[in-house]
Amino acid sequence: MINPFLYPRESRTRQVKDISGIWQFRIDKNTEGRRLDWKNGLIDTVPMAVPSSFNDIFTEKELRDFAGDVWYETEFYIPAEWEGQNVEVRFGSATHSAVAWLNGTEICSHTGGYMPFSGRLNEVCRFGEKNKLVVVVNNELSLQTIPCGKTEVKANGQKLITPFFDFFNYAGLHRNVKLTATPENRIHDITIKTDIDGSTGLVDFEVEIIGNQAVSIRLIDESGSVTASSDDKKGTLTVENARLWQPGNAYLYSFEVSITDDQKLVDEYALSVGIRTVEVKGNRFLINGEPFYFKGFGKHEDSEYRGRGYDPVVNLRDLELLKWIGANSVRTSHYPYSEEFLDMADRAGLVVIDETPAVGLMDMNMNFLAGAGGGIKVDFFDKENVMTETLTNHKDAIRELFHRDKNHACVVMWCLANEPASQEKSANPYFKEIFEYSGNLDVQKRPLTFTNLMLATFGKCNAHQYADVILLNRYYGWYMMGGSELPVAKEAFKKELAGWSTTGKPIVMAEYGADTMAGIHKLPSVMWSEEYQREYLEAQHEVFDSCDSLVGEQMWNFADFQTVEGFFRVDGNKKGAFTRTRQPKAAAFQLKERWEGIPNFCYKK
Ligand code: BDP
Repeated sequence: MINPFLYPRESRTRQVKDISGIWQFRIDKNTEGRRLDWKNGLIDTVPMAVPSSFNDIFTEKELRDFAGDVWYETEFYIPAEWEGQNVEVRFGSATHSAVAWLNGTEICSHTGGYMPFSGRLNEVCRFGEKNKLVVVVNNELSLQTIPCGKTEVKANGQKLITPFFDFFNYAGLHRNVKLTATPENRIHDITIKTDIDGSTGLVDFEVEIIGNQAVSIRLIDESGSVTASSDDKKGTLTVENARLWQPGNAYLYSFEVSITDDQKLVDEYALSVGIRTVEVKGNRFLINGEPFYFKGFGKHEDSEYRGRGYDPVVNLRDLELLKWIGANSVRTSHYPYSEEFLDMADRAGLVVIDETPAVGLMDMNMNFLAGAGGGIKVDFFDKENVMTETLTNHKDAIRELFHRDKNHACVVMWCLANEPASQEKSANPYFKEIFEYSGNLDVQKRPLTFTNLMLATFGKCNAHQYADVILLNRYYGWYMMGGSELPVAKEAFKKELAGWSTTGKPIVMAEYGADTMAGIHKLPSVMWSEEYQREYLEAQHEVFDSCDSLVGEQMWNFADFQTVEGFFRVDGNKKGAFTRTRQPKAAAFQLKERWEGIPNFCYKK
């Protein structure tokens, strides 16, 4: 029994060896690798960085845009001392599906590009010797994959992927790959739920163990003192005068579990725990009982050369910029981010709306950009296999995300999909099932939501009734009524918001933005200039401030990011407050001024 979701951490009983670095790589142009048993070893390879997206490493266009199987290989030693323990290889993610073999034998496979998975090696590995790991990763999209898109072979034989979403379909081994050695009898999983009673913090816990050992749990505060303890696998720890996990002011306890046999330590694991509550009450979003106001961005895991590959340098720089600009929150648009990012957010007190990779749930006959120009043909939710296969894959993605991220204090809400075609009638039964399913998965019962798209304006949406919070993606003044029509856009936006307010639910502006080429200045402004981005934002903010039910604003996007090429985009989406290399546009200073003036709590009484 293996659990890829308990993050690999070292302890006195656990070892972790990172095998990321330069691996061997081969594109499977003729789709022959699986048939010709490349699993046993690759020839004619080129070097490839792990983690990274393979796409932006090459200089050839057909390699950047390659659709199909790509193969990775690496070799490593497994320490002889690891014999007798449970040895696994763990991939942080492989986008979008993968199969792995060790010394020619399959050890694991996974579908879904943003979740960890692992395989047990004991039965196939050579201890104290060299071992060969081969992985095939496939990047193809269809109406049934999460995210959605399509893969087509053109008349000239070229296979091409059309994502139904506005970000580059980066692929490969995007996160670290680790070897782990854990005891055969071990801590298998931990589930935490916290509550507050006056000045007392309550930590409900459940620990799953493989074996029959005695359990001991200690909750350690930041000064190293034991604040509570238990000898049960399940129960509640009481923390007097608890220090709360607060937005912008995080406090983390260490939840330390050890299991013993006759007083002999068998396994130990430490998990960071923040004591906080989250709740929706009327049209307010409460954190620790107080009305919270989201200030921040929808982001992307995206940077030069790395594509979507994990990079701690980029993550830290982003965190610094978020602090600088006065943001308190982000949405992990449009897929789950790395676990390391969430650890960082826990530590920094950065509030996270955690999103599944369910994006592109709308039918298009061309790519996202062309689709946005009117390419929508057939109701998505009425298409063959959407109510069956897509729904099942969507549920799998939700279940895995909830499992992986359940214990993160920073995660305050789950976003189950981005911009599904909720104007369609059949979105109703689809989302009824999605929300019912999700509601039973999280012991913390965090609010559930999805982002509503412009085609499903107030009165036209068939899924918002299931959401606890209304998340709106709106581009009044950009995709519609842009430029000189901005004053008209403002009025139309106000009117729509007034409609949503009648639902009595809190509203978060999950996307609003205007493409802006850094360095273009115009007086008077025109669309795409830095001046227009500022005017656009000012107009949006004025509308936000007039709506009592609005409990947050997350501007689209934190930084410029790569998309498919097309006549809508100039080397990517340029709605960033920062450029792709993380330098501020004029709007960043405007956002800083605004957000530094809005407290985290009680903005609107
Ligand atoms: C929304 C999408 C987002 C896009 C954005 C845009 O949710 O992924 O990047 O619009 O057009 O439709 O900039």
